[in-house]
Amino acid sequence: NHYNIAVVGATGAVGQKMLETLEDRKFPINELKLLSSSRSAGTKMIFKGTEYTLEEATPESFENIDIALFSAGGSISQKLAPEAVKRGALVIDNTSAYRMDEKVPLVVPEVNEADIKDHNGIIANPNCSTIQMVAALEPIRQKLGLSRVIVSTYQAVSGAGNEAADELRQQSQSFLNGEELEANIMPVGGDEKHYPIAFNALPQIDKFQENGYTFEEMKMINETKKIMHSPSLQVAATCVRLPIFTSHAESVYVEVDQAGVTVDQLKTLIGEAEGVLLEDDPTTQTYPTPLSAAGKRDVFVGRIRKDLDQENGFHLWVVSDNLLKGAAWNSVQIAERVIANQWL
Ligand code: 11C
Repeated sequence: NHYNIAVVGATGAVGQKMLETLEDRKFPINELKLLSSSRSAGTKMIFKGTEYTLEEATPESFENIDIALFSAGGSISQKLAPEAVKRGALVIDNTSAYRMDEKVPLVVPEVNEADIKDHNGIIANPNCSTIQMVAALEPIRQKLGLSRVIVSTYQAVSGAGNEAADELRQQSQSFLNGEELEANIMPVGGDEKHYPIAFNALPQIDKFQENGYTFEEMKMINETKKIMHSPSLQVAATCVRLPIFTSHAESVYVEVDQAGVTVDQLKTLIGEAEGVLLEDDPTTQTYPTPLSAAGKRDVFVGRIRKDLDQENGFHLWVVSDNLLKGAAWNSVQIAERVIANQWL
Protein backbone atom coordinates (compact mmCIF):
# COMPACT_ATOMS: atom_id res chain seq x y z
CA ASN A 1 0.00 0.00 0.00
CA HIS A 2 1.20 3.50 -0.84
CA TYR A 3 0.00 6.80 0.61
CA ASN A 4 -0.62 10.37 -0.50
CA ILE A 5 1.63 12.57 1.63
CA ALA A 6 1.68 16.35 2.14
CA VAL A 7 4.62 18.14 3.73
CA VAL A 8 3.61 21.60 4.99
CA GLY A 9 6.62 23.88 5.45
CA ALA A 10 8.88 21.90 3.14
CA THR A 11 11.51 24.64 2.75
CA GLY A 12 12.12 25.03 6.49
CA ALA A 13 15.00 23.47 8.45
CA VAL A 14 12.69 20.65 9.62
CA GLY A 15 10.77 20.36 6.32
CA GLN A 16 13.98 19.72 4.39
CA LYS A 17 14.92 16.98 6.86
CA MET A 18 11.43 15.49 6.54
CA LEU A 19 11.98 15.03 2.80
CA GLU A 20 15.43 13.50 3.40
CA THR A 21 14.00 11.16 6.03
CA LEU A 22 11.06 10.05 3.85
CA GLU A 23 13.59 9.25 1.14
CA ASP A 24 16.07 7.48 3.47
CA ARG A 25 13.29 5.36 4.98
CA LYS A 26 11.86 4.48 1.53
CA PHE A 27 8.50 5.65 2.84
CA PRO A 28 5.67 4.16 0.73
CA ILE A 29 4.58 7.33 -1.10
CA ASN A 30 2.02 7.37 -3.86
CA GLU A 31 1.73 11.15 -4.40
CA LEU A 32 3.80 13.81 -2.65
CA LYS A 33 2.58 17.39 -2.25
CA LEU A 34 4.94 20.08 -1.01
CA LEU A 35 3.10 22.95 0.64
CA SER A 36 4.16 26.22 2.21
CA SER A 37 3.07 29.69 3.21
CA SER A 38 2.40 32.09 0.34
CA ARG A 39 5.94 33.48 0.84
CA SER A 40 7.67 30.25 -0.28
CA ALA A 41 5.08 29.16 -2.86
CA GLY A 42 6.71 28.65 -6.25
CA THR A 43 10.03 27.47 -4.74
CA LYS A 44 11.34 24.32 -6.40
CA MET A 45 12.67 21.34 -4.44
CA ILE A 46 14.00 17.95 -5.49
CA PHE A 47 12.71 14.69 -3.99
CA LYS A 48 14.12 11.37 -5.25
CA GLY A 49 15.45 13.09 -8.36
CA THR A 50 12.12 14.68 -9.29
CA GLU A 51 11.49 18.42 -9.16
CA TYR A 52 8.47 19.64 -7.17
CA THR A 53 7.05 23.17 -7.08
CA LEU A 54 5.78 24.31 -3.69
CA GLU A 55 2.12 25.29 -3.57
CA GLU A 56 0.55 27.64 -1.07
CA ALA A 57 -1.24 25.54 1.55
CA THR A 58 -5.02 26.07 1.50
CA PRO A 59 -7.85 23.94 2.95
CA GLU A 60 -8.38 22.37 -0.48
CA SER A 61 -4.72 21.29 -0.66
CA PHE A 62 -5.61 18.37 1.62
CA GLU A 63 -8.21 16.70 -0.60
CA ASN A 64 -7.10 13.07 -1.10
CA ILE A 65 -4.16 13.38 1.30
CA ASP A 66 -3.67 10.42 3.66
CA ILE A 67 -0.97 11.85 5.93
CA ALA A 68 0.02 15.51 6.33
CA LEU A 69 3.28 16.38 8.06
CA PHE A 70 3.03 19.96 9.38
CA SER A 71 6.09 22.04 10.25
CA ALA A 72 5.33 25.57 9.14
CA GLY A 73 4.72 27.28 12.47
CA GLY A 74 1.95 27.15 15.04
CA SER A 75 -0.45 29.58 13.35
CA ILE A 76 -0.50 27.61 10.07
CA SER A 77 -1.18 24.41 12.05
CA GLN A 78 -3.96 26.13 14.01
CA LYS A 79 -5.58 27.26 10.80
CA LEU A 80 -5.05 24.30 8.47
CA ALA A 81 -4.70 21.11 10.55
CA PRO A 82 -8.48 21.00 11.25
CA GLU A 83 -9.13 21.57 7.53
CA ALA A 84 -6.84 18.66 6.67
CA VAL A 85 -8.60 16.43 9.23
CA LYS A 86 -12.00 17.47 7.86
CA ARG A 87 -10.86 16.17 4.47
CA GLY A 88 -9.80 12.82 5.87
CA ALA A 89 -6.05 13.36 6.35
CA LEU A 90 -4.13 12.31 9.44
CA VAL A 91 -2.06 15.27 10.66
CA ILE A 92 1.29 14.81 12.35
CA ASP A 93 2.02 18.27 13.72
CA ASN A 94 5.52 19.35 14.61
CA THR A 95 4.49 22.69 16.17
CA SER A 96 3.42 23.43 19.74
CA ALA A 97 -0.16 24.26 18.60
CA TYR A 98 -1.89 21.08 19.82
CA ARG A 99 0.65 19.41 22.11
CA MET A 100 -1.12 20.05 25.39
CA ASP A 101 -4.63 19.46 23.96
CA GLU A 102 -6.17 16.53 25.85
CA LYS A 103 -7.65 15.09 22.68
CA VAL A 104 -4.29 15.04 20.91
CA PRO A 105 -1.72 12.34 21.63
CA LEU A 106 1.83 13.68 22.11
CA VAL A 107 4.08 10.89 20.95
CA VAL A 108 7.64 9.62 21.07
CA PRO A 109 7.23 6.08 19.69
CA GLU A 110 9.87 4.55 21.99
CA VAL A 111 7.94 5.90 24.99
CA ASN A 112 4.20 5.97 24.27
CA GLU A 113 3.50 4.46 20.86
CA ALA A 114 0.16 3.06 22.10
CA ASP A 115 -1.19 6.60 22.60
CA ILE A 116 -1.26 7.00 18.80
CA LYS A 117 -4.37 4.87 18.44
CA ASP A 118 -6.47 7.39 20.39
CA HIS A 119 -5.88 10.14 17.86
CA ASN A 120 -8.80 12.18 16.56
CA GLY A 121 -7.02 13.10 13.34
CA ILE A 122 -4.08 14.98 14.88
CA ILE A 123 -0.95 13.55 16.51
CA ALA A 124 1.51 16.04 18.01
CA ASN A 125 5.27 15.71 17.71
CA PRO A 126 6.94 16.99 20.91
CA ASN A 127 9.57 19.70 21.21
CA CYS A 128 13.06 18.54 20.16
CA SER A 129 14.73 18.93 23.55
CA THR A 130 11.87 17.01 25.20
CA ILE A 131 12.00 14.10 22.75
CA GLN A 132 15.64 13.17 23.28
CA MET A 133 15.33 13.45 27.06
CA VAL A 134 12.24 11.25 27.42
CA ALA A 135 13.66 8.66 25.01
CA ALA A 136 16.72 8.35 27.27
CA LEU A 137 14.78 8.42 30.56
CA GLU A 138 11.83 6.13 29.75
CA PRO A 139 13.76 2.85 30.20
CA ILE A 140 14.92 4.13 33.60
CA ARG A 141 11.38 5.22 34.57
CA GLN A 142 9.90 1.88 33.55
CA LYS A 143 12.33 -0.29 35.49
CA LEU A 144 13.33 1.87 38.45
CA GLY A 145 10.68 4.58 38.76
CA LEU A 146 11.47 8.26 38.34
CA SER A 147 10.61 10.97 40.86
CA ARG A 148 12.62 13.98 39.76
CA VAL A 149 14.37 15.40 36.69
CA ILE A 150 16.53 18.53 36.54
CA VAL A 151 17.85 19.36 33.09
CA SER A 152 20.11 22.03 31.61
CA THR A 153 20.31 22.17 27.83
CA TYR A 154 22.98 23.15 25.33
CA GLN A 155 20.93 23.74 22.19
CA ALA A 156 21.80 24.21 18.53
CA VAL A 157 20.71 27.26 16.54
CA SER A 158 18.99 25.16 13.85
CA GLY A 159 16.18 24.64 16.40
CA ALA A 160 15.29 28.27 15.71
CA GLY A 161 15.31 27.70 11.93
CA ASN A 162 17.49 28.40 8.92
CA GLU A 163 17.60 32.16 9.56
CA ALA A 164 19.12 31.57 12.99
CA ALA A 165 21.77 29.28 11.51
CA ASP A 166 22.55 31.97 8.90
CA GLU A 167 22.91 34.53 11.68
CA LEU A 168 25.46 32.33 13.51
CA ARG A 169 27.44 31.85 10.28
CA GLN A 170 27.44 35.58 9.57
CA GLN A 171 28.37 36.60 13.10
CA SER A 172 31.17 34.00 13.30
CA GLN A 173 32.75 35.44 10.17
CA SER A 174 32.39 39.00 11.47
CA PHE A 175 33.88 38.04 14.85
CA LEU A 176 36.95 36.46 13.23
CA ASN A 177 37.35 39.51 10.98
CA GLY A 178 37.30 41.74 14.06
CA GLU A 179 34.07 43.39 12.91
CA GLU A 180 31.10 44.41 15.00
CA LEU A 181 28.42 41.71 15.40
CA GLU A 182 24.95 42.36 14.11
CA ALA A 183 22.17 40.54 15.99
CA ASN A 184 18.64 40.59 14.56
CA ILE A 185 17.23 37.17 15.42
CA MET A 186 18.64 35.47 18.51
CA PRO A 187 17.54 34.65 21.11
CA VAL A 188 14.01 34.93 19.70
CA GLY A 189 12.95 36.36 16.34
CA GLY A 190 10.43 39.11 17.06
CA ASP A 191 11.35 39.62 20.73
CA GLU A 192 12.36 43.08 21.98
CA LYS A 193 16.10 42.56 22.37
CA HIS A 194 18.68 40.60 20.39
CA TYR A 195 22.09 39.33 21.48
CA PRO A 196 24.92 37.83 19.42
CA ILE A 197 24.98 34.03 19.47
CA ALA A 198 28.48 33.59 17.96
CA PHE A 199 31.03 32.77 20.69
CA ASN A 200 28.30 33.28 23.26
CA ALA A 201 25.73 31.39 25.39
CA LEU A 202 22.17 32.69 25.67
CA PRO A 203 20.02 31.54 28.60
CA GLN A 204 16.79 32.22 26.72
CA ILE A 205 15.04 29.95 24.21
CA ASP A 206 11.62 31.22 23.18
CA LYS A 207 9.74 33.91 25.08
CA PHE A 208 9.58 34.41 28.84
CA GLN A 209 6.42 33.28 30.61
CA GLU A 210 4.90 34.98 33.64
CA ASN A 211 6.55 32.50 36.03
CA GLY A 212 10.08 33.50 34.91
CA TYR A 213 10.65 30.33 32.89
CA THR A 214 10.93 30.48 29.10
CA PHE A 215 8.37 28.76 26.89
CA GLU A 216 11.03 26.19 25.86
CA GLU A 217 11.59 25.34 29.54
CA MET A 218 7.84 25.02 30.14
CA LYS A 219 7.55 22.78 27.06
CA MET A 220 10.17 20.44 28.50
CA ILE A 221 8.35 20.39 31.84
CA ASN A 222 4.76 19.95 30.64
CA GLU A 223 5.42 17.71 27.65
CA THR A 224 7.58 15.29 29.68
CA LYS A 225 4.75 14.76 32.18
CA LYS A 226 2.22 14.20 29.40
CA ILE A 227 4.33 11.81 27.31
CA MET A 228 5.33 9.74 30.36
CA HIS A 229 1.79 9.86 31.83
CA SER A 230 3.42 11.09 35.03
CA PRO A 231 1.67 14.26 36.21
CA SER A 232 3.42 14.14 39.59
CA LEU A 233 6.95 13.80 38.16
CA GLN A 234 9.05 16.75 39.37
CA VAL A 235 10.72 18.42 36.38
CA ALA A 236 12.81 21.60 36.21
CA ALA A 237 14.59 22.91 33.12
CA THR A 238 17.07 25.61 32.14
CA CYS A 239 17.40 25.98 28.37
CA VAL A 240 20.48 27.57 26.85
CA ARG A 241 21.37 28.30 23.22
CA LEU A 242 24.98 27.74 22.13
CA PRO A 243 26.80 28.52 18.87
CA ILE A 244 26.29 24.98 17.53
CA PHE A 245 24.58 24.29 14.20
CA THR A 246 23.16 20.81 14.81
CA SER A 247 22.26 18.61 17.81
CA HIS A 248 21.03 19.54 21.23
CA ALA A 249 22.98 18.31 24.27
CA GLU A 250 21.53 18.01 27.77
CA SER A 251 22.93 17.56 31.25
CA VAL A 252 20.21 15.61 33.05
CA TYR A 253 20.01 14.89 36.80
CA VAL A 254 17.47 12.25 37.82
CA GLU A 255 16.29 10.71 41.07
CA VAL A 256 14.98 7.15 40.81
CA ASP A 257 12.44 5.51 43.14
CA GLN A 258 14.27 2.24 43.70
CA ALA A 259 17.05 2.11 46.32
CA GLY A 260 20.54 0.72 45.77
CA VAL A 261 20.65 1.28 41.98
CA THR A 262 24.13 1.17 40.41
CA VAL A 263 25.63 2.98 37.41
CA ASP A 264 26.06 -0.39 35.69
CA GLN A 265 22.33 -1.04 36.02
CA LEU A 266 21.56 2.28 34.36
CA LYS A 267 24.09 1.58 31.59
CA THR A 268 22.48 -1.79 30.89
CA LEU A 269 18.98 -0.27 30.76
CA ILE A 270 20.06 2.48 28.39
CA GLY A 271 22.20 0.13 26.30
CA GLU A 272 19.18 -2.12 25.69
CA ALA A 273 16.70 0.69 24.97
CA GLU A 274 15.23 1.11 21.50
CA GLY A 275 16.53 4.15 19.63
CA VAL A 276 19.09 4.98 22.33
CA LEU A 277 22.81 4.24 22.12
CA LEU A 278 25.22 4.19 25.05
CA GLU A 279 28.55 5.94 24.38
CA ASP A 280 30.10 5.97 27.81
CA ASP A 281 33.65 5.06 28.77
CA PRO A 282 35.71 7.58 30.74
CA THR A 283 38.82 5.37 30.38
CA THR A 284 38.81 5.99 26.63
CA GLN A 285 37.24 9.50 26.74
CA THR A 286 34.14 8.09 25.05
CA TYR A 287 30.98 10.24 25.16
CA PRO A 288 28.66 11.74 22.55
CA THR A 289 28.99 15.31 21.29
CA PRO A 290 26.77 17.46 19.04
CA LEU A 291 29.11 16.85 16.10
CA SER A 292 29.22 13.08 16.62
CA ALA A 293 25.41 12.86 16.83
CA ALA A 294 24.63 15.14 13.85
CA GLY A 295 23.05 13.32 10.91
CA LYS A 296 22.10 10.27 13.01
CA ARG A 297 18.62 9.21 14.03
CA ASP A 298 19.49 7.82 17.50
CA VAL A 299 19.69 9.43 20.91
CA PHE A 300 23.15 9.08 22.47
CA VAL A 301 23.88 8.88 26.20
CA GLY A 302 27.16 9.11 28.08
CA ARG A 303 28.79 10.39 31.29
CA ILE A 304 26.47 8.34 33.51
CA ARG A 305 27.47 8.97 37.14
CA LYS A 306 26.02 8.48 40.57
CA ASP A 307 25.45 11.66 42.53
CA LEU A 308 27.98 11.94 45.36
CA ASP A 309 25.46 13.09 47.97
CA GLN A 310 22.00 11.95 46.93
CA GLU A 311 21.68 8.17 47.28
CA ASN A 312 19.16 7.75 44.44
CA GLY A 313 20.52 10.56 42.22
CA PHE A 314 22.29 10.11 38.86
CA HIS A 315 23.72 12.41 36.16
CA LEU A 316 23.57 11.75 32.41
CA TRP A 317 24.66 13.53 29.21
CA VAL A 318 22.12 13.15 26.41
CA VAL A 319 22.79 14.24 22.80
CA SER A 320 20.74 13.94 19.62
CA ASP A 321 20.28 15.57 16.22
CA ASN A 322 17.53 18.12 16.96
CA LEU A 323 16.25 18.12 13.37
CA LEU A 324 16.09 14.30 13.10
CA LYS A 325 14.97 12.54 16.30
CA GLY A 326 13.98 15.97 17.60
CA ALA A 327 11.67 16.67 14.68
CA ALA A 328 11.65 15.10 11.21
CA TRP A 329 12.56 11.53 12.14
CA ASN A 330 10.18 11.39 15.11
CA SER A 331 7.34 12.60 12.83
CA VAL A 332 8.12 10.10 10.07
CA GLN A 333 8.54 7.37 12.71
CA ILE A 334 5.04 8.17 14.02
CA ALA A 335 3.73 7.86 10.44
CA GLU A 336 5.50 4.50 10.07
CA ARG A 337 3.94 3.23 13.31
CA VAL A 338 0.49 4.45 12.24
CA ILE A 339 0.79 2.44 9.03
CA ALA A 340 2.33 -0.66 10.64
CA ASN A 341 -0.47 -0.78 13.25
CA GLN A 342 -3.23 0.24 10.84
CA TRP A 343 -4.14 3.20 13.01
CA LEU A 344 -4.87 5.49 10.06
C1 11C B 1 14.53 25.38 19.64
N1 11C B 1 13.26 23.61 20.67
O1 11C B 1 15.56 24.70 19.72
C2 11C B 1 13.18 24.76 19.82
C3 11C B 1 12.64 24.46 18.45
O2 11C B 1 8.21 23.75 19.81
O3 11C B 1 8.79 22.60 18.10
C4 11C B 1 11.37 23.64 18.44
C5 11C B 1 10.14 24.45 18.71
C6 11C B 1 8.97 23.53 18.88
O4 11C B 1 14.54 26.59 19.41
